Amino acid sequence: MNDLINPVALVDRSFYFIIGFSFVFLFAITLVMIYFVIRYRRTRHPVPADIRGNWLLETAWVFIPTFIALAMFVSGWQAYTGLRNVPEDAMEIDVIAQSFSWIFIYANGKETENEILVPVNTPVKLNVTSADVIHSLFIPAFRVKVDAVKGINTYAWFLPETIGQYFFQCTEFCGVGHADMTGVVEVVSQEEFDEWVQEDDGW
Ligand SMILES: [Cu+2]
Repeated sequence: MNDLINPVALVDRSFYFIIGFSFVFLFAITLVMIYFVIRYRRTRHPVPADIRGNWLLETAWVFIPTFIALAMFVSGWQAYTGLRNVPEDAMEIDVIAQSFSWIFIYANGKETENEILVPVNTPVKLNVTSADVIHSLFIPAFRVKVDAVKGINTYAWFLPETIGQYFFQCTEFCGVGHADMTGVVEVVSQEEFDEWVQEDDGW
């Protein structure tokens, strides 16, 4: 185990924070609006109140929303920096998107297609590019989504903490075979990985 912060938790926290606030305000504003429409309708309340110069009200409606928006930004920024700062000991895998499959190349030259094996609890850095049109690598379980563009080398990283299979999919419509650009990240034990990565099984 290591004491890395998995960006998955940061992304989720940011997501729930923003969607939570959105729901609270959706209901709060709708309820207040309905109440005001009834309570202050013209027949019952013909002369509107003049609230100009109410500094307390004006200060509140400037600072409270500003504070909420900044809190959303900070939460999102922490998630974003978590996704962009790759741990130094990450295992690197080159990823080449092509119409219509994903090629993965390990440090020792081993190549796979539409499938990667990674050892559990080891951070993995994916160096992503494309051989032709724009594709996009989406691994929902690891909150990874990165465009693959010819001529541009970009990256993503993830920390697989649980042994299992995690599916991925191309999420940039790239042609007739787009829907077939799926695959699996297989998270296995370190021993199983070490054995597998040495094998020359003619991929
Ligand atoms: Cu694609």
